[in-house]
Amino acid sequence: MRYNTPVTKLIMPTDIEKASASYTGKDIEILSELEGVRKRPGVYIGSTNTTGLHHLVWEIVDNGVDEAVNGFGEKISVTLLKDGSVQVEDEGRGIPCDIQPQTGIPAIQLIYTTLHSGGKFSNKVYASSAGLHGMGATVTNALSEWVDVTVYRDGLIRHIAFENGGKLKTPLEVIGQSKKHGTVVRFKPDKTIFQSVDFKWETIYSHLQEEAFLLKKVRFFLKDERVTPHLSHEFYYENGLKEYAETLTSTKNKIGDILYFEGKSGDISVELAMAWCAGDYGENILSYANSVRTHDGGTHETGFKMGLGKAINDFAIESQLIKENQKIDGEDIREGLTAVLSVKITNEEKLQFEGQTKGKLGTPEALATLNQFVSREVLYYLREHKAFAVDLIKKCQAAKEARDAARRAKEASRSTKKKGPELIISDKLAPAQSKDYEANELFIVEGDSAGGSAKTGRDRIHQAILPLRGKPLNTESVTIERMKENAEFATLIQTIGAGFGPEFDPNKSRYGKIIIMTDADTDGAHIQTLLLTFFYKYMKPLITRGMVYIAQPPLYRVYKKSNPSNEYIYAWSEAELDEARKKIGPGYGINRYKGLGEMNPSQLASTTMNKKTRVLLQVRIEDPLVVERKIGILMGNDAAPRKEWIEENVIFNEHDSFMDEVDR
Ligand code: 28G
Repeated sequence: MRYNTPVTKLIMPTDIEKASASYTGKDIEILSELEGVRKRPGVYIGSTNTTGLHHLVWEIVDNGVDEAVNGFGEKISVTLLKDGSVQVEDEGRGIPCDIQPQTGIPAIQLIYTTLHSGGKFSNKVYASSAGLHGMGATVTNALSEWVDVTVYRDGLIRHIAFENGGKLKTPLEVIGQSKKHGTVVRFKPDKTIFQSVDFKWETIYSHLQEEAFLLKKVRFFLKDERVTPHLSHEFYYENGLKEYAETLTSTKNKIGDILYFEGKSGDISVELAMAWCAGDYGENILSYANSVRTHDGGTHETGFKMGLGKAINDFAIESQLIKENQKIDGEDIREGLTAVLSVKITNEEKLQFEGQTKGKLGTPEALATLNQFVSREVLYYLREHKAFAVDLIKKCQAAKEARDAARRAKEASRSTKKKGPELIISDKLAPAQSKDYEANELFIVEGDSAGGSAKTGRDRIHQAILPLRGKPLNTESVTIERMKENAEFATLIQTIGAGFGPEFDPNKSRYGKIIIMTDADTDGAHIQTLLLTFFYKYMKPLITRGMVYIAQPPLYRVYKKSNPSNEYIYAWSEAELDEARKKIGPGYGINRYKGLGEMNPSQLASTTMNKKTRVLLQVRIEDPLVVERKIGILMGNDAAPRKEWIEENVIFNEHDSFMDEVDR
């Protein structure tokens, strides 16, 4: 189970007593464990939204991946079926089916119904929550309508089935003979648990692609049989992280080639791929420990940064490009760097995750190991690629000069005390009255007419409106100078008041929430993406801190024909529309909103802007692969796939993988 469950939840000190309990005792215990998962799904899968739903798939896929990591099976397939179920197949040894003497229950049944059938008496559970076997399958089972498992092992085919949150439906039985080996699991998520049971091609695609990058030479298949014609995709990366870094930088202007290093020291194996891109700001480091993404870095990332700094400075000094006392800062070295770092720690006792969300590697050894490994490998690389090395060092020095110049300019402007920033803010902005920046909200609104309605309908104390005319500039493919000359973005930067690029400071933002409000059509989607591209490139912390939102205007208004202005319900989806029709009863009418402009100020305010009644999507960047693919397709020069992609994937009022989590 790779989901970082709080460690305390995994500690079950009474296990030893329970293991010797009677058979019926065991039955009761199993039921209560499955019930525990159903009662508090969030503890095990984080949430019951789309993200949580997909965790059910990851849990099962991870079990197959663990078999492949151990050297059993080179292929894992995931199929989305028409009935809403998912099938996962591996070519490993097959889940053990032997009967456990203590309980009289087959191992496979325990694996699917107990939370600790893996290393039951080992201290593994205390070490970390990652890489534990046996828990994920139970979580998926507990949260499913039904689960079917078929095992190919010992020349036999065996089958076991569960229903209604993990209750045994068909006991383990031999159903045939076969020379194959492996496991096939099919399950259907429980619609009474999840807000939506609609699996997303895009989400599973990115996850399998990420797994394939991290586990080179293992094949992953994805097939969607819900659509005609069926969709399918194979992921296979001979060179792992090297191809990961290539994919992440495919739309960018790389300086030199991808640097790729691999090695092992003691318990820790390291894989690293990186490249610098011209025109990119800041650093973009993705790190993993035992295939778990470490969002908050940790010792491996720190060691990597130290090693990289040492290698570049050592090379610059030995080549007489700089003097001993002119060392380049880490920040300047990592300007425009994209890096993917994966460490695997075989000794599970040494694998420690820290922090609130367990997104930080704590293993002390990883720091020294990475520092040594990276400084040595990168130094050798630079010596062997002198032309590249010289270009790179020039780039670092340019970054340093730009930073120094920006600092000087700032100090100068501070000393020539301005009259206050309010004066230079665009007259297009309808500002908020409050000075409580945290509570203030900036609405960026598509079109002057909707902008006008929003100005009239807003909460003047805390809500500011900035109307946008037409499509914003595509900042992905222009220089920072062009961006600054663009009136729309210049206004936006002034309005937010926290700088941009490397100088951007989210603490200075005059708004706690930045809300993009567009029509629910393809143009609106394009505007959202162009704005998000700008924020991602020049104000990334706004996005990583979850300060950027997409407003969700309703799609329908259902009203009573006999009393249309007093009896009505807004609907944001087909399902809500159905419900509203029922509630209003006979004699209903439906307004379908195509744009913000079709609502009057008070309707716009109550449906889309009012804190108590609106629906907002928080923009989150959890998956850099999705971001890169979207930006690549939306921003690329090739118009055909772009149009196709928007039509297929930009579905409004659905959580899309760029956005998540409803906040009312
Ligand atoms: C198709 C989708 C999901 C799996 C296996 C294979 C073994 C296994 C799974 O063992 C119990 C606990 C720790 C060893 C292990 C088979 C050893 C020998 C396995 C899957 C026993 C679990 N033979 N394949 N679990 N372990 N595939 N695919 O779930 O000590 S789960």
